Amino acid sequence: MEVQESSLKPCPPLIVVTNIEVTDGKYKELIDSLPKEERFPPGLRKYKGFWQFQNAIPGVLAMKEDFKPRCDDVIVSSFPKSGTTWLKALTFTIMHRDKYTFSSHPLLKLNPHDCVPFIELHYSLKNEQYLETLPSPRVLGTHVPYSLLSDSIKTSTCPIIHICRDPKDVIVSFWHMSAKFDWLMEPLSFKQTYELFCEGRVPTGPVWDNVLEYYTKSLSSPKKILIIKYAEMLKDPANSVMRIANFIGCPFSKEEMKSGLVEKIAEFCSFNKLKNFDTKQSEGNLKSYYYRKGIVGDWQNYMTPEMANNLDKITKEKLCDSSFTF
Ligand code: PAP
Repeated sequence: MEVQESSLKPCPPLIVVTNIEVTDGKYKELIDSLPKEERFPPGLRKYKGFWQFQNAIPGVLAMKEDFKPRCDDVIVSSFPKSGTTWLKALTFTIMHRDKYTFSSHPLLKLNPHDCVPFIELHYSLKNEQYLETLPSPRVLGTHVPYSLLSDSIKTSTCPIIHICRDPKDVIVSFWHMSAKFDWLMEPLSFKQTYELFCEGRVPTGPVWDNVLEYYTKSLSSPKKILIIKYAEMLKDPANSVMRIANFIGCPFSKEEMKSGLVEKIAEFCSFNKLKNFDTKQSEGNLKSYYYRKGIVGDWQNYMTPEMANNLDKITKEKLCDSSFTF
């Protein structure tokens, strides 16, 4: 059957996977056998070293077994709350700069998660065919750790950009978002979230293992994986725009640079611009999930110095065998 090309459309937020009942016997049996964390409702399970919402595991496994990228795909990966939305917007805008003008750009109406859909979300929804209907070149997203990606992604030439962020700011952002899951669970206190985070017991955690897998691979395959740091991107967005463009194989021409296009893209995807675009049409229009403060160091408003030192110590210990720093 020939697949008809379709255009981008609103996607539900990734968190909807927690509402999907796991009925498939194959997955149910496996999930029931995995270590469980009940302090994080509606329940996490540890699969191959990483905690996941248990209802998300079938989508992750189906993606691993089945997903085959196209050679011109670009994949954006991240630990949640590390700057995914921003990186998706930038990569999509850079990649499609000849196709869309700023005045009629999809990001004016759709949020970056609609323009760059999460692969595992569509597998969870059993709607993976949607990904096949998107025109090339696609930009696709994932929170799945490197070791759980499909072999087809790993062996393909399609580049992966991984964004990471100081775990102290990730926790704060994560806690604010999880407080909005009140339809899903009793909001956890900041202290509870902090404790679970330090134990690595959060979705797709531990954060250190998640980033280290991508970082280690980027050292041996620098053309395959680019690591971008949220703080560096915030300090010099235009430089990040150029790094992304060079990495995905569509560098800016001299004329484009002269016309200020690099700075225009950085500005178009800035926090205040993205937050204020009219994305009412989007089903995933949960702006407060994706845009809050957009700064570095907000952890100082939530953590005692002891909590911060303790987490820094854990981070240092976890990263001690590598040259990586957040
Ligand atoms: P997700 O995992 O739900 O997709 P993600 O986009 O990775 O979230 O992270 C959200 C964080 O990025 C928020 O941080 P905060 O809670 O500390 O404020 C959000 O504000 C920030 N963010 C989103 N867009 C931008 C942007 N254009 N520039 C800077 N920060 C941004």
